[in-house]
Amino acid sequence: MAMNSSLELANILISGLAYYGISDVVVSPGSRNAPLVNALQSNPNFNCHSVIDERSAAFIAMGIALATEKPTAIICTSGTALLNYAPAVCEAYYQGVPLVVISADRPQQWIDQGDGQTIRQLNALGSYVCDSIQLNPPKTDEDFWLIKRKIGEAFCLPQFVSEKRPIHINCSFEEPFYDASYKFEIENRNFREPFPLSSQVSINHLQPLINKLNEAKKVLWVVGQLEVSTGKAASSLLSQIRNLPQHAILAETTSNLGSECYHTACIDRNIVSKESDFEVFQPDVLIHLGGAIVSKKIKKLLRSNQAKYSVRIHNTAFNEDTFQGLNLAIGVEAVVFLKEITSMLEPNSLSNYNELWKKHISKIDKKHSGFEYQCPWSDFYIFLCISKLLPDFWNIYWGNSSVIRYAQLFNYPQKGITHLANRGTSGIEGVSSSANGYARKSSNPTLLVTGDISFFYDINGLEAASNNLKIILINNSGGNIFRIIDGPDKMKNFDRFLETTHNKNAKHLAHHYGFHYQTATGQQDFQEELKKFLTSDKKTILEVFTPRIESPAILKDYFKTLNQE
Ligand SMILES: Cc1ncc(C[n+]2csc(CCOP(=O)(O)OP(=O)(O)O)c2C)c(N)n1
Repeated sequence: MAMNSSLELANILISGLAYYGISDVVVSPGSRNAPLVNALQSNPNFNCHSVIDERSAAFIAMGIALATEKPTAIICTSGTALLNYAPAVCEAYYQGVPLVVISADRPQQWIDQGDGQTIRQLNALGSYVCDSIQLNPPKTDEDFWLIKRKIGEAFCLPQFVSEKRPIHINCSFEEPFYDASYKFEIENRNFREPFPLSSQVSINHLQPLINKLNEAKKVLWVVGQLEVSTGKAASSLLSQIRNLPQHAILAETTSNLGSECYHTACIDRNIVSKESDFEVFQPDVLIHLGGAIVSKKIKKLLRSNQAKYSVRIHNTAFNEDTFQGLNLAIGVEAVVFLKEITSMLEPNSLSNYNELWKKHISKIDKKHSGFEYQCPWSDFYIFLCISKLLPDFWNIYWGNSSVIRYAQLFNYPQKGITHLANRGTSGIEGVSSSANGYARKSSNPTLLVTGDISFFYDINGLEAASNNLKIILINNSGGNIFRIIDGPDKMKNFDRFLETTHNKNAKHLAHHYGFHYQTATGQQDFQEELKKFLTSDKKTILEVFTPRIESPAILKDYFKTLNQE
């Protein structure tokens, strides 16, 4: 029988996935991708997840990749299916999560000829993938070499290996796809080995920076989003730096650093409201370590009160100038950088910068505790209880909008808490799906804390969730962020077009997706329901109804309290 070259192509590509260590693959249904799905199933080492909605599938894959810290593949059929991957691919691009996007396609000669599910797929994800490669069914030995070579080139791209950006592989398949006599053999075909570009940084190049850090009186570290394992590994190194008199370390909640290694992980509550008061804190050297910064306050303050020398350390060749004044960008893993410099840093005994921050933070901590004590029923109260009652070793997937901002106002002193959030692009459309993916691969419970608009946007993300996914849905009847930030409430019909108020609840959806459902409408029942929720072994949604007008006012009061002398 003649060789079926489409099945051969599927066989080589799936062999490539196995070779490059991909074990989780999220598959969405279709016919054109059947050769790939058949090839996958011939090897029991793959964990295949079946998810209908491609937008959700890609976010689930992102959650899986974050939990496993390994590349995760997504496979879809031809046509618009691929375009539905775009939001998650974009988030993964900016957050640095290695998704391997595989789209099945029609033979190239049929593109733009009016056939169904036939669109221009190559490069369809634009600049949000580090490369988009085309594979065609092999007819000759050279075609086999080309396919293997292209797969190798894609998986060895430094942007994929070191920066962890998504790649796209578009595979054209010709019919027939279903040939029971074809035997897939997923085998090692000697693909080329990846080599991370930025695994080393030369101490000679770092020496001038080290000298600056040793001479400076005020070195401020701002640590952004980090992968969980990176955050853990960076902690012990930063804890040594934290004791040096000229250094102060402010960490984002999403940095995943351990609590002994920073001055505060509640940046927003420690930013002084009067800019003139910041003068004493204005750094000589600013080091931005890691990824995205949530705190708008620190960004605003450091942009208008720039450090004399500003450095960014991140595992990417393209380092953003977050604080507008970047002098030096070092494209290297945070931990590699810290390992190189920590032992070379010396105390500057002329500096009291470290002490200055400590005193300021301890003053704010007291005011914060005072407010906690008398906090009424509100969104703030929900976060307060979560921060106090969360058990050790839970994962928290924070929603965007006001959720992540409230989250940043609290400490999580429990052991082994991991913090996740879609802060690559801060979209609200895939947070439930991402948490669903994360929960699938974690042996610990994963708590999703989400606003109602984000929740109702991504209901397909509730599909086939595992029992360790717990959701606290803060239903404040709309996008409450638009009542918190300055400006929107001055707009005509802002409740209709921005806040998008509603009277929905999640009761029926919860049952539809097999979740246990609880509600709370006040302090006492929330405390009781939360305790049950945290000890339940079922996947559960706890929907809390909070006041949409009072909550923002209470948050305003909180900041007023912090700023009172
Ligand atoms: C895909 C996408 N569309 C729109 C937005 C703009 N946006 C930011 S926050 C928000 C409202 C979110 O409301 P909700 O999830 O209820 O959270 P809350 O504001 O109450 O904290 C919207 C629409 C976005 N971030 N992402």
